[in-house]
Amino acid sequence: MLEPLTQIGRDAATGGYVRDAWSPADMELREWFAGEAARRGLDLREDRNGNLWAWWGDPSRRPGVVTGSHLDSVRQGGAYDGPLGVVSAFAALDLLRERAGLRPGERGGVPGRPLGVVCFTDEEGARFGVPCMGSRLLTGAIRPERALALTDDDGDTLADVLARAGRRPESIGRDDETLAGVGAFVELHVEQGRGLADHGRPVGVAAAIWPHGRWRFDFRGRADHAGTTRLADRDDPMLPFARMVLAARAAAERRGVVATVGKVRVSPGNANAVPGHVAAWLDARGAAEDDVRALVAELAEGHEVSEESWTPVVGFDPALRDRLARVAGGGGTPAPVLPTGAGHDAGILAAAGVPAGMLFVRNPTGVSHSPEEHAEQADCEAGVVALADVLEDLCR
Ligand code: HGY
Ligand code: MN
Ligand code: MN
Repeated sequence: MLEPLTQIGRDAATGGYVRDAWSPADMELREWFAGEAARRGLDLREDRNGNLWAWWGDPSRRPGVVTGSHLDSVRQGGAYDGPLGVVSAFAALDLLRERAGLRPGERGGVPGRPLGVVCFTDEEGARFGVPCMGSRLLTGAIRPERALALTDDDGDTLADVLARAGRRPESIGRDDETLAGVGAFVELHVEQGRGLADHGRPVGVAAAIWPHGRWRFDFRGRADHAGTTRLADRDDPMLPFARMVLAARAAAERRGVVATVGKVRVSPGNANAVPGHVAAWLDARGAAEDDVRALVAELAEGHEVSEESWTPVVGFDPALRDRLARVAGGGGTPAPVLPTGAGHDAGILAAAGVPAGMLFVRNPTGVSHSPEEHAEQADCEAGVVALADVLEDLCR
């Protein structure tokens, strides 16, 4: 089932995926989702924030149990981060229907509670800078006016982009009606670390998501000629930028957190000119919020800094987490419970009070947000079985 997706948004030169929200690749992925829903006779709807929902079962028995993930990608990302959760959601639904004795595509045999497959919009924030935009808007974790004013690298606002995609920018924002339909949410995801590989287990359960955020630094100087300007006369913003990158690494080591500068924009960008402006983005995360905050405060000292997003620590509901671990363990030893430094829509829903949890599928190398991200077919299949078991349990 992942196969038809492998050519969408793929950069042939690198093998990486570029699937920005609302880009042609994203629109194609959304079409694929609609096709999978239609093939199964599911009731498809797009909410006011662009999230896609495909429902099976009797809507009068709301709230339902929902599973799914996202289809957008970081730039030059892998094939599994997001799509594995969506594909596994459809596959788990197929398995549940098979267990109920239904032929593929056949209706009926509805579960005790409606079962939904969701595709959240713009989970990575690759285009507008704020991750989990679809679930943040849904739950009211971001103000619509702030979201609409965010710009992409071309200077287009989210409002422009939504309008061009035929959506209604004025209607985005907290959606209690949609949220009320979600009694529980389980997101399956490729693991973005080596926890399961170390445990020798194919499937695990999320314990908590580290607090994390993104900050924009603006270093301003004066553009000038690279050959004729004496060193003493320069106001070169590249120097404080470089110092910040090195300081971030040192402070992260000292404080036991992680800090990354993965995006930088140098203007005007001439090899033969001192730059006039450097914009750089810091991503910082750690087990303890105070340590992350202290790192950012230390680096921000004396600089122009704005916080683009902040996600507080998420501890998944312990009762649901233990239930998932027991069921995903398939009657044997419960599945391992692991913390993660990666953000997810399940975390945003959990923070909004929705009972939410996550299943992780083993990643042999732990590499993610890279074309090298991988999961073995057998482990993906074990993930689908665990997800189906968990959904069956929650739908009772
Ligand atoms: O950046 C993250 O942790 C996530 O994958 N959006
Ligand atoms: Mn990701
Ligand atoms: Mn993801």
